[in-house]
Amino acid sequence: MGASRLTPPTPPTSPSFWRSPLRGPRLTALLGVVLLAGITLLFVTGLLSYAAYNPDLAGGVNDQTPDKGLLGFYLFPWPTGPYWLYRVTQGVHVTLGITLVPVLLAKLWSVIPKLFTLPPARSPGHALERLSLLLLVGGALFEFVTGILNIQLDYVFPGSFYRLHFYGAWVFIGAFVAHVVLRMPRTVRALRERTDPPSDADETGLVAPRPAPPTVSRRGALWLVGGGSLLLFATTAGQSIGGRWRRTALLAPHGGADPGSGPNGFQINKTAAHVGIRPQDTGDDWRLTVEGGGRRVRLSRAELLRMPQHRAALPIACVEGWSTDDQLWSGVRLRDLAALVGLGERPPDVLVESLQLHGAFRRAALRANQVRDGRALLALRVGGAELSADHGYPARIIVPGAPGVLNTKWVSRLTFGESS
Ligand SMILES: Nc1nc2c(c(=O)[nH]1)N[C@H]1C(S)=C(S)[C@@H](COP(=O)(O)O)O[C@H]1N2
Ligand SMILES: [Mo]
Repeated sequence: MGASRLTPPTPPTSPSFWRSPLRGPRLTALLGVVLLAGITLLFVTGLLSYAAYNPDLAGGVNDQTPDKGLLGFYLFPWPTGPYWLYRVTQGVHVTLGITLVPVLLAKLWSVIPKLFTLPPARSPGHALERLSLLLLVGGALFEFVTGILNIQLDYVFPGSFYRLHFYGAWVFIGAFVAHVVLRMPRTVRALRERTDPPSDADETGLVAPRPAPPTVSRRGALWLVGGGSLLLFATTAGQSIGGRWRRTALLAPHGGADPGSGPNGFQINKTAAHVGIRPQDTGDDWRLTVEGGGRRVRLSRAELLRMPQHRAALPIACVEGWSTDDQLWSGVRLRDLAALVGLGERPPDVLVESLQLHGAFRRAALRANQVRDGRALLALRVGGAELSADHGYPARIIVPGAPGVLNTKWVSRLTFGESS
């Protein structure tokens, strides 16, 4: 009592404020190596997801990120096979991102004394380094928070989620690469040595000079972080793995929910009512307009059903990480529809428009390679039954290997050769 009144409280800017005996270069290095591997995979699968959305089609139909310029250097025509391609790449992206949350938090905790180091900058070089760390930590938090918000709440963003998450990723990865290069020697050294150095010989400044007695061993702390990650993994992965694992996806907003029974009993993203599709819009008066090559054809649903019907077993795989199991779709091939307007030889890409009046997903552009794939359908039926209103009646797009966002529902118009 008496002593504590005499000594002023230690501020967090003083190294002796931080007393956990767990902190030290070894813990930070271990967590860092896990993040290095994990974030690299997140970045790659994220870039793939962006390419899968085909943002390079002119007119900014699929994605309107302005002036991607150089950052779009790697974009390529997303293939249509294997047909479960996007289900895997995006399942990995979302599941891994969620699984890494405890590791990221532990890593930040392990270096938190550095946030308070005084003076803020000892030299211009030191100032630059701290600025890059601000981008690193801020960028990591931004990417994880925007990603998780998009999965959990969808569409809470000003403008486009894609834009924020895409630019954020590039800012973050710049700081990340610099950080990895600068810290690699220190990390390797810390992992080679069996124990942390004493605090006065510790160049990292992470070892507590006045450590408190341990309440948990370092191994125990790592088990805690790993256990947290495992728990998140186990309650998330089922939403992309599907089958009977789907029921384990307790954390996934769309995973546990019962999508209903019957032949159309699979995940619904947005219902017809939610986007303002009225029953009278999809009744007998509905017509599909097919345009291209200077021609225009209008077709009723009955006329579409009289065309050759093709079948394809394909999943819907959403950018949010969930996917359905393979559903048996049937309908008219997109390339057969292109042939109706005289573009059957080498079908070009197509702009797909929905009856839906508002919202970014009311239209989407598909590339020629997608149109040409025999499994790319204007689907009229699924699972042996009519499409339900919520799954896109009277007609919707289904394309192998592609993100769900390209599977436009309640289609009203196809314009071939307009979007590139
Ligand atoms: N017209 C329209 N089509 C749409 C959407 C939409 O909002 N409007 N959402 C897309 C997205 S993001 C996905 S994942 C799938 C979901 O299809 P489902 O609801 O049949 O599962 O539909 C796609 N087609
Ligand atoms: Mo989606």
